[in-house]
Amino acid sequence: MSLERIKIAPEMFDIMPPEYQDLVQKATYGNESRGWKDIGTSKELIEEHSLCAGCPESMAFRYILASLPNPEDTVMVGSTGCTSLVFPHVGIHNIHSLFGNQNAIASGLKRALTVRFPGRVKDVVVLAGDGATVDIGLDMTLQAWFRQEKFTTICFDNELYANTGGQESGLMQKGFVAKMAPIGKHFEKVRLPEIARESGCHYVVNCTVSKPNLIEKVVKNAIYIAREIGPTYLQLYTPCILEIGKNSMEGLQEMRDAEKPTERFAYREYISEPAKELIAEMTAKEKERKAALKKQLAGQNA
Ligand SMILES: Cc1ncc(C[n+]2csc(CCOP(=O)(O)OP(=O)(O)O)c2C)c(N)n1
Ligand code: SF4
Ligand SMILES: [Mg+2]
Repeated sequence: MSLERIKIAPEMFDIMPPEYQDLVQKATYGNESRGWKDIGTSKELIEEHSLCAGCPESMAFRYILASLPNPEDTVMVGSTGCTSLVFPHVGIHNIHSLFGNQNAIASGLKRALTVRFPGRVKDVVVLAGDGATVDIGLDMTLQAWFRQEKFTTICFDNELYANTGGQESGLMQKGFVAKMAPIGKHFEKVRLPEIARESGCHYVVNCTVSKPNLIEKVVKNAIYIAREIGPTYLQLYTPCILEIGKNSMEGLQEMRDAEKPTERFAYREYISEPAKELIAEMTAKEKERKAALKKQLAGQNA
C-alpha cells in the first residue's frame, strides 16, 4: 500500500469510518523522519489494545510502529500469544500465522512481494513472543536465518507463555517458578542472541523497551539492514507484569532493573561488517539531508 493508494476517493469520503478518515489524514505515513516523538502528536498506528493494563508489550508496540521507516509498505507477521491480541488494532498490514510458523510465512511473503513489486521497497517484520520464536517456532526461526531471508525478526521476550497462563519457555530464567511451571525452570535461559549471530543474522540486539529513542534506533537499523543485506533479530524484554506480580505502574521499573550492566537484558549488540558499512553510509546521507534542509530553511528566513 503506498501513500497515494490510501487516499480516499472524494465521493466516498463521508461514508468511510471516521477512524479510517483519521488514519489517512493524520498518520505519519510518508514522513521520512517519523519516529517515537510523533507518539501523542500525530495519528498513532495503534490507539487501543486488549492487553492487560500497563503491559509493557503495549509500549513496545507503540515505539515499534512509530519507528517503522516505511509503514505504508510494511507487512507485519504475528503469531499466537499476547502479541496477537494487538494486531487487530494496528494500522499496518499484518498477517496472523499459525503458532510458531511466523518466520516461514514471512520468508514466503518477502519473496512474493519482491517478485510482485520489483523496484518497490516492501519491508516484512515478524513480531512474536518467546514461546513462538524459541520453542515451538525455533526451526522456522533458524531456517529463515540460515537461508539469509531479508526480513527482521522481533521477539517480545516476557520469559514465559503468558497468553496460556504461564508455562515455561526456553527464554525463561533458570529457577523461575510460574503458575503453570511450579517446579521451577531447570536450565539456563537459551542464548538466542548468540544463536542468532551464529545463524547468520547481520544485526542482533538484546535490550528492554524502557527507552523509546533506543527502540527507534534499533528498529530502523534492523529494518534497513534486513532490506539490503540479510536477516536481523531484536530480542526485547517486555515483562509479563501479571505473571511476575507487578502492578500496572511497575513494568518500567522492572525493565530498568533488568537492563543494569550485570543483568540479563543489559544492552548487547552485534553488527556484521557489511551491516556496519551500510549504517555508516546511511548516517553520512542523513547528515547531508539534514544539512541541506538547514540551508534551505536559512534561505527561506533570509
Ligand atoms: C500450534 C499451537 N500450539 C500451541 C498453541 C497454544 N498457545 C497459544 S499462545 C501460546 C503461548 C504463547 O507464548 P509466547 O509466544 O511466549 O507469547 P506470549 O503470550 O508470552 O506473549 C501457546 C502455547 C497454539 N495456539 N497453537
Ligand atoms: S498476560 Fe502478561 S504479557 Fe499478556 S497482556 Fe497480560 S501482562 Fe501482558
Ligand atoms: Mg512469552
